[in-house]
Amino acid sequence: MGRREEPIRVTRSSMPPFAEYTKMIQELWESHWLTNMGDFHQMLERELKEYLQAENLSLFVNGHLALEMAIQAFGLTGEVITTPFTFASTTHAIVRNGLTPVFCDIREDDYTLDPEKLERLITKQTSAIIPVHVYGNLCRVEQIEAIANKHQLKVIYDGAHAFGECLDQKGVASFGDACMFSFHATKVFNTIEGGAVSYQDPELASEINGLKNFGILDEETVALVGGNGKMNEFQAAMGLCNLKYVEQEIGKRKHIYRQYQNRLSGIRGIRLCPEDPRVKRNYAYMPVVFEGYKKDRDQIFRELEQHEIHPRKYFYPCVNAYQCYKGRFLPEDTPVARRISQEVLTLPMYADLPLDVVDEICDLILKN
Ligand code: T4K
Repeated sequence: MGRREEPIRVTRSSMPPFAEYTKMIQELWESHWLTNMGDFHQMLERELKEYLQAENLSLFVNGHLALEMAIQAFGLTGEVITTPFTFASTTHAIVRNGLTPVFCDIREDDYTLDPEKLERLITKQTSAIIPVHVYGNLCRVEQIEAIANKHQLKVIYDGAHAFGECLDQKGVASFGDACMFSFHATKVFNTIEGGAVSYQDPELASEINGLKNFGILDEETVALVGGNGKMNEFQAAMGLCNLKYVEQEIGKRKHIYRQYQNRLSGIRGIRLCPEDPRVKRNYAYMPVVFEGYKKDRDQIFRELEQHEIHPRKYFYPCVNAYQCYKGRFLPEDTPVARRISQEVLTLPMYADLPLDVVDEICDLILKN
């Protein structure tokens, strides 16, 4: 096989038409207003609040700081129950707030936090649950929230992968006390780097908006020990441009997902995520689990790499096996998460991924 011009990576940022972005940048040149909640920031906040069906929404410079500052705004204490099957950010945001993460195992089918295993982890110290809509698979929100209400715990979703998704036509922002979104370059919707937190209680607005701007309330009042989490105008402009095309992009992703599904579903040892008819999906990732397949995950990973195709082992290792948490947690305590992390591969997925490349990837996976 001849060498391809560009390697195929796990994803590729969606770009708006160049002229549409530069037109907005021209305005920034003329206004000299580059950051600190400028016009584009305000416009994007309004548009996203509507698109995500959020009661309240605050933009951030990235998803991680949105989560870290949302946790701070809720004034959580003690222990927070979360999933080890996620990106580093989720747990780090808990630990960097001086809280103790307690890991709950995940469900076998969609890899989200398993509500059946949740209640036994609740102690007097527990103040919140931070589940993750991993790969855009929505958590069992009803079950999680029933348990949270019973024990008076806050629920903050890590919705980094769940942009634009709905359950029974209700936007993901409607669930729990708050939800974080990531608008990183690798996401379905990007603002280059960026993120947001949506939240139900309007009283939290001054806390959340204050924390992202050093706790400054007005020119003479600094009311909180905040940090700097502000999204700048170049990011907001990118978001305004990309938002116009996001439905189109999701439509293209769906097409690619279907092609993978046609080729890989029903094959012994290959498992795709189940589809929930109640969910409007965004097709953010293409996770495939190889369990008892004729080739193991790492062999498939190597074979694809030899053809300059670069899937990723999202999310291996599990967070409770990270070097930085050595000695603090036991990965054996979450056996499903540990096993899935060893068997999963996220295949390339982005709107402009050619269908013949999808076929090539599937051919390589299926060949002996
Ligand atoms: N919670 C969860 C569950 C998350 O998954 C994430 C982020 C967060 C919280 C935190 O949100 P942010 O603070 O990031 O907003 C990537 C992303 O950097 C990260 O946002 C994402 N999750 C994570 C799952 O993936 P890496 O280290 O794997 O990215 P990298 O640089 O290897 O890029 C992956 C591929 O994406 C590249 O091979 C090509 C493509 N790419 C990458 C960049 C940077 C582009 O096409 N354009 C680009 O600009 O973490």
